Amino acid sequence: MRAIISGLSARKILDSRGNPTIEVELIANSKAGEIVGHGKAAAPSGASTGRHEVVAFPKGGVDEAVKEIDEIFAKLLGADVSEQGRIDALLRKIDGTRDLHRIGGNTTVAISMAVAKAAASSAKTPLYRHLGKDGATGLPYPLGNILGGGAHAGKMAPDIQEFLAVPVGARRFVDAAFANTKVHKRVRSMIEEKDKTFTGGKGDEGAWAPNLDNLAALEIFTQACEDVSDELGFQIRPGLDLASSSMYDAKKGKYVYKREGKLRDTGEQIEFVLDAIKSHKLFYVEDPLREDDFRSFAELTKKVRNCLICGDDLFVTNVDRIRKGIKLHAANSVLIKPNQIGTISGTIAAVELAKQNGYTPVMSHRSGETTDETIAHLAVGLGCPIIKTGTVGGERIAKLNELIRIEEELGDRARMGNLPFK
Ligand code: 2PG
Ligand code: MG
Repeated sequence: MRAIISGLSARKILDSRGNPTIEVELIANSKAGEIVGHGKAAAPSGASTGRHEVVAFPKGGVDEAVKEIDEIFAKLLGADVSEQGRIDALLRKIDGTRDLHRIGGNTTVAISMAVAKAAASSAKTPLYRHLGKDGATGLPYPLGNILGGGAHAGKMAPDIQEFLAVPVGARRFVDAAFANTKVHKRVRSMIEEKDKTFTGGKGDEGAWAPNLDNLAALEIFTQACEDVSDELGFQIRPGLDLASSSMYDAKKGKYVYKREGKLRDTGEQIEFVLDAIKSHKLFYVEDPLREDDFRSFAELTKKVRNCLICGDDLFVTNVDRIRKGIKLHAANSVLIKPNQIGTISGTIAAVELAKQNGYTPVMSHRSGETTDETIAHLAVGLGCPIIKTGTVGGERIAKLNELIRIEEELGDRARMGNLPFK
């Protein structure tokens, strides 16, 4: 049955930081004029954005994006929502720029996600199944942000942006999600033991933001992962997102660890990360180096075994950059953020390219989020074995709880995603 775009509207809504973002609603009609599909989607936004991401909003911000929706609608009117690729190409054409700065990558990604949701609803199937068909049965391991600092918290918090727990031993998604919340609680009490003045402060993603340096935070965090692993009887491994581009000072040619009062050149940065991987058996390290340093990424990746080296700002969900990384052996994992590239088709292409080359795709939220749950479906539908979407907080649990529902709906067919190692 055909489902034709017959309505598109946009509004300004709040994100989790209280900043404005865009939400769109799309309606699809049958040929006879009956409503057969509906999709609503909102775009997130980053604080530690990569330099090579698409531009989120046009010059006038969200208000301008909302104003432009009628012009966009006029050009999409009559398109069939099942033709995701064609509609995404049309969105790019309407914008007309490479980095989508005219109408904004957040505008295009919200529309693109709403199109996918309307297509799923018109086919009377959940989005994950619409995308991945009957093969979409793998639940992602949740990468839970437990403790952090950097661009997501105040200045006395650690320089490292995210300390991330990965419950690799969990048999079910629901157990994995609750394991992360246990680590989160445990870390709070460990911080309180160490710092009697801790007020319970959190960063943008609900991770604790204590007055601790990197190594003290790493000690507490990895100990908490071990304690909760013992308690639950399955393994929870530690990971980090260094978000190194936020730390890099191009003039000095060094990584600036403000909280620690240390500067590290590239060689020292690689040593620092290698040491952390070895001494704490890290399972996952994201953006250990700045966003354009493919070669140093490769140097680090060559030296590690059984640790995912994931590129976020390095790849920005962009197939050209991922291809370059693959050629140079820069990493072994790709962070996937739909709004870095602006469309569902661009997101699918990035996941496929990663998978074809043995790079583990990690679906991801942004630090500024809404309660939109689309990425939960994308993770299952596109077969990403890991999702980074926080641990607590309404905008984070929106995705986690959706995955719990998906796991329940899949019943006997549900399984955990395929990790390259554990
Ligand atoms: C990251 C993200 C999400 P931001 O660096 O991976 O955790 O942060 O959305 O601020 O880029
Ligand atoms: Mg990151």
